[in-house]
Amino acid sequence: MTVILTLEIMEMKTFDAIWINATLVTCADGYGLIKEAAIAVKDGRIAWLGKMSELESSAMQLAEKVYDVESRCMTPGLIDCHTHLIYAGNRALEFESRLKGKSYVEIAKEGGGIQSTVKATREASTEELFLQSYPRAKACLLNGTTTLEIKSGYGLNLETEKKMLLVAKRLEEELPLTIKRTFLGAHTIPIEYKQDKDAYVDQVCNEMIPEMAKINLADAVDVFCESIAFNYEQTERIFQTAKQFGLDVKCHAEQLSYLGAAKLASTCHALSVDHLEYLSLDDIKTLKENNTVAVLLPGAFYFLKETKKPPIAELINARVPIALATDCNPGTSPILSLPLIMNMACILFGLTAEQALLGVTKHAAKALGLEKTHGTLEENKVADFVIWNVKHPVEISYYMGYGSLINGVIKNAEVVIPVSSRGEDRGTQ
Ligand code: DI6
Ligand code: FE
Repeated sequence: MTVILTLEIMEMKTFDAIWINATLVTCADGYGLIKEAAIAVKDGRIAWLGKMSELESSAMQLAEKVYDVESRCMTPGLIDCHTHLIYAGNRALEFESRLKGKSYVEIAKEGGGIQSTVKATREASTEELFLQSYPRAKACLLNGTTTLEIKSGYGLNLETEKKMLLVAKRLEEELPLTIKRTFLGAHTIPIEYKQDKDAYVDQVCNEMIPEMAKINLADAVDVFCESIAFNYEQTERIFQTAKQFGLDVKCHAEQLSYLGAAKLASTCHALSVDHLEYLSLDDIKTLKENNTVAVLLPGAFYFLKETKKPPIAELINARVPIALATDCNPGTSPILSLPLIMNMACILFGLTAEQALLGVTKHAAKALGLEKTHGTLEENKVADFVIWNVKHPVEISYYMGYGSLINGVIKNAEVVIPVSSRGEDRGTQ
């Protein structure tokens, strides 16, 4: 992307900036390709887009800044709708144990797995947690993500759950990212409640959710409904409490076994149901009826060497919107790149490259309740977009390990990559 003009003329221009000679991939209806196109922004929003030939006068007359995209593809900013990006430490040694034959569930039952990340996260100060999480959030941005969801869930007590979501808030203040915060106090049972799981659910419902709602720290509540975590009844109770406090719900459902969680969550009007490897075909109807987004997480499927795939063809046939996300977490998906996840979704789950792109744009926006403002290139939407060093959008899913395919990232109408001069760089661990 080259800036070809910055005029300092006193008269008011129609647009703040315009990108010309673009191949727009609007994602509004399929790829929604518009070739030889331009896109213009005003006050942080998309003010106009269309064929260059339809511009009323020259780009230079219309906008303060003109960028020549030189036929590259421009997509909406990518949206990662399911991450556990804030945590302390890592689980590389657990990865080695798994390579030597131990299963994820065995490790969890022995008190490793999530519990070891809980211990490290409780012990970390807010500053340490921020400094460890910042490079991950920045890596998301460098991979084209402009909006992401971050869950708590490695605290499992009020103090640490709050600490995690406060770090999420600070990441949003310090990086050009929109961040949705999800309270996942029901990620697993903390060891101090092992003998009385319902007492922990009482804690989640009577203290944690009310506090999160009161201080406005969470947008939604998530539950890991699974044999190693929370059962159906506990999940239902947590969802009802979340609703009472005006919070959206979402669910880790049918990841390792079938418990009926997706149907339950969908009936509670969840924004999304996530994972779904063991989803029952009978429950797909409910997702469709309630307009629930199915979020697939091929990174966790790959990393756990899972063999049971979600019922993708059936979800597509039923026209359930499918989103994709990294599930970035230290145990089952140490992944930050949505383009890599798109490739995995194509190869492992049989999505087309077009379905994969919609999964990280239009449908991911819906999974976060942001479909009115984000996820497609349309007039009045927030001006978040990515300029790719590719001529056709299929290339975003096609290449692996070519280095970044990104030429530029625009967040709220500002060019944030390439970065001109941003002062202090906290990008190393
Ligand atoms: N499902 C997952 O894949 C992650 N959480 C969840 O509920 C794993 C979290 C971890 O192992 O740390
Ligand atoms: Fe997850």
